[in-house]
Amino acid sequence: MLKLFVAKGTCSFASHIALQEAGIAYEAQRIDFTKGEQMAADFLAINPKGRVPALVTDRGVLTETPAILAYIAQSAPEAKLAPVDDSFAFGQIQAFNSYLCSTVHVAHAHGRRASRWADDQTAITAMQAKVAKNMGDCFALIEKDLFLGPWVMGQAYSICDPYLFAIAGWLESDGVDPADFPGVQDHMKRMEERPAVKAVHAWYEE
Ligand SMILES: N[C@@H](CCC(=O)N[C@@H](CS)C(=O)NCC(=O)O)C(=O)O
Repeated sequence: MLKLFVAKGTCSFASHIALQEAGIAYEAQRIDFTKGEQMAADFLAINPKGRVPALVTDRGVLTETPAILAYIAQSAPEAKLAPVDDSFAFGQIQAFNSYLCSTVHVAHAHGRRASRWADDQTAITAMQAKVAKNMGDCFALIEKDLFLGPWVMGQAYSICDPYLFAIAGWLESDGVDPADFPGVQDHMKRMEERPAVKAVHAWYEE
């Protein structure tokens, strides 16, 4: 059975929701960042990057959210979480998810994890001060150019949707008002109504 390592409030939320949507048998295991469990030896043996998500499969461990999401979609084609037989359409899915992973997530990380890029407190403070502007710019681009609506890729729900949902959930704490992006805000409300999202929320409450 697949095993997904997750932490509350993180990008692992996307993979967790996708597994739930896919109807694949899996178990989730929580990593507690407040206890530094992501750097504990037993977790580093699974993911030497010390990050979540990490998906343990019968062929090895997958990391990186876009890769995990694509694996989930391809493993459960009947759930129709991505157009796996259409190279261009699948490329569009990968392009959107790669943007979230390599640009938007990194813009967010400059707030809480600025010490990855600098030791000097002045530099750290300067990076943190840019988070709201950079996240706002990213979401302005998503709203105007990337988000087709009602779902990210248009009429079909896909693995882009839980990923956008997970990252949009950081906007307020990054100093950005989600109301500035009505399409994204409406998307967040509709995501909250999905049984898979409710199930993952409920799992965290257990
Ligand atoms: N590029 C990776 C990023 C994974 C990542 O940075 N995860 C964060 C949570 S959102 C994490 O595990 N942080 C732990 C730490 O920095 O110590 C992905 O998209 O999966």
